[in-house]
Amino acid sequence: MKKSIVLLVLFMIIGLFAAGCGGGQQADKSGNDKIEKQVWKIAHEEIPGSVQDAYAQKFKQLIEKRTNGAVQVEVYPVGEIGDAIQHIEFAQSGVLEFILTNPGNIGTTIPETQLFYLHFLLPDDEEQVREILNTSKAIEMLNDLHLDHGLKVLDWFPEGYMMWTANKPLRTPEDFRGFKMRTMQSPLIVATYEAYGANPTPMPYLEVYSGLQLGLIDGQVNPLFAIEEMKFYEVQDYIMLSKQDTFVAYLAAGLNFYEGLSDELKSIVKEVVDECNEYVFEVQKRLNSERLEAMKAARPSLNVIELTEEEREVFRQASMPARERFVSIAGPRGKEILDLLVQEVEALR
Ligand code: 6CS
Repeated sequence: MKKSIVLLVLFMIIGLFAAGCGGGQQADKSGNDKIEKQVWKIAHEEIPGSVQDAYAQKFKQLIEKRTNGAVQVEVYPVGEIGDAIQHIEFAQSGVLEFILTNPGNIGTTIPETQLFYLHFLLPDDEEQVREILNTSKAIEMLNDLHLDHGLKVLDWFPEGYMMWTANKPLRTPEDFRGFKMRTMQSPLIVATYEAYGANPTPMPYLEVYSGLQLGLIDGQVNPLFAIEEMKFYEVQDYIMLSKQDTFVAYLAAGLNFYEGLSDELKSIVKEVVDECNEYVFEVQKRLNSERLEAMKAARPSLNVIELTEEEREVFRQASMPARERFVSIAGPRGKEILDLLVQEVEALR
């Protein structure tokens, strides 16, 4: 039996046992509500020390503190309980209570979520990106769609601008002709790079380093903190500060688990999530800036190219066919969500 299936069965048994123990409260001798002892598992799709790991560790620390240790939180980085696609299934089935994931992972189930991968859609200013993620009605529509798939979305946050790496400068769409660009597994991300004439190559995150080393792919795209911690800069000569999109992630709970929580636990989760949202915004800002400097220091021959506004404008125009592709993938409801998000972004400018 595959290791992931054994793990799934094991965690389902633990999950059922935990569900049987209840997610709520009982009264103590003085009649006050007492939170029952329980364990919550949160998995994320990055490695220890990453932005998602910082979120998960903060979540653990605050939940354990606010519940006086009644709730213990276990954090599982990518690979420890399956991969990011399996995390979604595990949250839906109650094996995991919480997941930190990105919209691409659910893109084939809820195609509308892929709109975050459209280039030049979210604002260039990261404070404005954060404001949109925290207030958007379009995003509330996405959250509602998740309910139909057994997930309660609790928080959205940015992890930094997506930057290209390559062994040559990428300054114009022509530079992408035939370029084997590693992407995450989302049909829309593929379409965004096809719009530049690239040859997008979906590949799991943990295989990107060796893919670059072996020449299976020519380049990849990720925030600076990830380019540093995954060591992509060791096997790429150029980093383009291109900022065509932002890596957006979200926290979701399994819907059945979440609905079974007492009101008190739900409100503790809400308070903790609000704190994590503020915390992680600062963490990603710091990590992205510190780690760019760390990469330059570790590899002085690394070329860092900041695209000019004129160069970005050429990419912006070349990226527009991907919006039509989004509408064909996500249908009329996707179009409605996209139009609303565009209006919300415009209103901030
Ligand atoms: O490129 C990826 O696949 C991944 N990038 C980040 C920054 N987080 C997780 C994701 O799987």
